[in-house]
Amino acid sequence: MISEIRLRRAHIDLVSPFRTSFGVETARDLLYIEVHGDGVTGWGECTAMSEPMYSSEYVDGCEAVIRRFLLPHVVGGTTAESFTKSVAGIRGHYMAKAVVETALLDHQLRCDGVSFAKFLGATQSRVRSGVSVGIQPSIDDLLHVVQKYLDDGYLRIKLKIEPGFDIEPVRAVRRTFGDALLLQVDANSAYHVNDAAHLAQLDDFNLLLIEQPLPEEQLAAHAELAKLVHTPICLDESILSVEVARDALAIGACSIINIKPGRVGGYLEAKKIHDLCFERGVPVWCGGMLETGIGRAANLALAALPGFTLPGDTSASARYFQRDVTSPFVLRDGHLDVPTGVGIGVDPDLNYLDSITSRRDVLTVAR
Ligand code: SMG
Ligand code: MG
Repeated sequence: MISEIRLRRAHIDLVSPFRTSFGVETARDLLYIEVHGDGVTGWGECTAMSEPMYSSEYVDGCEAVIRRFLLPHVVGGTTAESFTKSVAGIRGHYMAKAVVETALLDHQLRCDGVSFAKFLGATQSRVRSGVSVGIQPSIDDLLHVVQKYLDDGYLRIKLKIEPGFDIEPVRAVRRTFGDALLLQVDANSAYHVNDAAHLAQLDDFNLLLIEQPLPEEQLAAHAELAKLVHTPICLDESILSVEVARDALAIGACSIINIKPGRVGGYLEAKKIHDLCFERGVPVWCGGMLETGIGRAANLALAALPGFTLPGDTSASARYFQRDVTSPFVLRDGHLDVPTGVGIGVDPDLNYLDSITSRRDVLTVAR
């Protein structure tokens, strides 16, 4: 039984600034939910950034929604499944729902002695690791950063692009590191469908995919773009549910999907999207939101499902943080191990976590 929910806010610096087409992240403004009961703690990490630039959600907004609208749905006997059904009438707020659902799921799986990997249906014990490379001040800087990640052993490189930093950086990376490099790009909605001819220049570089070239709402424009560009279109921000995934595939808006549990309301919905895509032979891969070890552990379990045929943005702890809040995830042979312990399979270092915590509130749960 659940007896208490705790909400924790914390701050952790990134090892280097991460620049995308919408802004620069230098730290993670963190929100964790802890579900306590029967001597067991379940953990969830919110994937929202501090500002609503990646999507409409942001971490203070998530906290407000969780407090006012989501936690009233949690009582002693609530499960992840019953919570998700119970909050279905609340529109949007996927990242807010996801962190609560994940903490509930972690709590119940720990109580039942089951790992996330087993619960979700993972078929691999380790997953191939890619890395997302931010926009750099110059192409030279970019080549150095990519070289360093390749030296670390990353098996796939994703370059963040934006108008003015796209064709030439990609050309330089392809020329420098060769045709065998698994390479893809992510625009975070920075283009317009009228840029189709410009984006089609990327077809020369044998990319795995172009991720989210156009704004989130523009499924039909993505379908149009997909006819004008040969490189596969992958959607990230647009895919908010299994229904949107089905529609996007039906109209040809994408042929690959980036699955992020936070973006779709949690792991239960993420699994549904995986299952839909697996059934249809549509490749999926696991995205990232600069998670600490708590969020990363659960993502690795998801990334171990059979439909995750492309390397994800699930990188090692050292790519993000000087010190992670759990024991670090370490790259071995370009892979990360899928946790096998109960629940998410990792525990935060509470002394360290407390040292980066700015606020912790106990929220009551109705009986
Ligand atoms: O976790 O390694 C990571 C970040 C991967 O590029 C990444 N995420 O659009 O896919 C994406 C971005 C969203 C977060 S940018 C702050
Ligand atoms: Mg993306």
